[in-house]
Amino acid sequence: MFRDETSVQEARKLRIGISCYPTYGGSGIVASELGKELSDRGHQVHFICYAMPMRLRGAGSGTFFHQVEMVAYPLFSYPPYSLALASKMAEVAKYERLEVLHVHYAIPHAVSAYLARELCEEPCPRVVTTLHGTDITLIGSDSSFLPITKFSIEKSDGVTAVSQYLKKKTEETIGVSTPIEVIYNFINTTTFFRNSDPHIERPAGKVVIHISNFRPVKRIDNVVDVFARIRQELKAVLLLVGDGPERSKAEQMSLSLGISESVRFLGSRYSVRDLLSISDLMLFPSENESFGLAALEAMACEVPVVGTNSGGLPEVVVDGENGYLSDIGDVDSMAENSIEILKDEEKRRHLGKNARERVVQSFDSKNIVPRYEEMYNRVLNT
Ligand code: GMT
Repeated sequence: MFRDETSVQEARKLRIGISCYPTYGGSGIVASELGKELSDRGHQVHFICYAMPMRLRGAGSGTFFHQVEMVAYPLFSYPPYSLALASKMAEVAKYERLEVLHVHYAIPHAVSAYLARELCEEPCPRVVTTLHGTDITLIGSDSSFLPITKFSIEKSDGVTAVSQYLKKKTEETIGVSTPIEVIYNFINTTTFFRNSDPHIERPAGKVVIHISNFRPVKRIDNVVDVFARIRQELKAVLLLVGDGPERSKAEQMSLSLGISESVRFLGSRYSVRDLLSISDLMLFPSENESFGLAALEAMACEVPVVGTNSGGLPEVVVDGENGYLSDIGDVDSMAENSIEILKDEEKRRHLGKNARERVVQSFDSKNIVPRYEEMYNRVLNT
């Protein structure tokens, strides 16, 4: 009987609003992919952001985009984005009769959603907040933001975190009383796989890849250091995908270490699947990674990951099974593990196959997206 009830609930088609940062960051990618998956499952999905999220291209007809316009006024040295977003959320919620507002990243989206819900007349949309990482570990835990982060989480009707690590961290550092459900990042493994015909010329030698927003937390200097050690042992190329504040530091390091011929800066890319499909290894030495979506994408393309045993990464990469994890900053250990993998093609393939299998088993969108649907139905029924 319980099973029947669940399937009836799952069949209910909802009108959902989603707000996220529309750039290349992991939270925006998860939000966009979730929106596409939900619309493929028959829900109506309305994105409310300051720009069209990058990964929303190619979304189906059940996906809509509402741009948050900023009012230019000389008095505003800092335009009030949070208020503009709240107003837009309330407007879209009313017109489109949204049942759920699902916000990604607590600050400011959960605060704006709280305001929007207050502005709406009954029936107001329920607010679901997904915590992604730096909203808690960097911004939320800053003493000036902590009270409003706590408030926005506690006022949400449902809260999810992308790893057990992040759930625990939120409970400990923000001290929230609201139950937090862990819903991992996901990948549609039918469309995201190692492409045997990627239409990208594979450079000579082994291909090592790193994908991120080049912020200090990613420890790009460790990426370059590890690669320099790899380069001493074998012929290889490092593909650096993404852009951000640490890029010029990485350029400087590559020049001073004399490896710039082998280090290619590719900038931000709309699609990384084909680049991953020509790669042999991903380096992911983050200081604090709540989940590590880029590592999951690599694993889906049979690329083993060499990274750190920090944050939520050990919930994704299993040391010795589909990659290797070392202590933060231990470039010797990361280099040793990388060289071992790159020198042994059979081992590399074996780790890569295991990685793909783990993604299919534990992180496939067909298993994860229903968890969000269940959460929406739960908050609507309370
Ligand atoms: O990695 C980033 O700095 C971007 C950041 C974001 O908020 O967009 O990514 C966070 O969310 C992703 C999706 O849930 C996670 O996979 C990343 O691990 C997380 N980043 C950090 O915790 C540093």
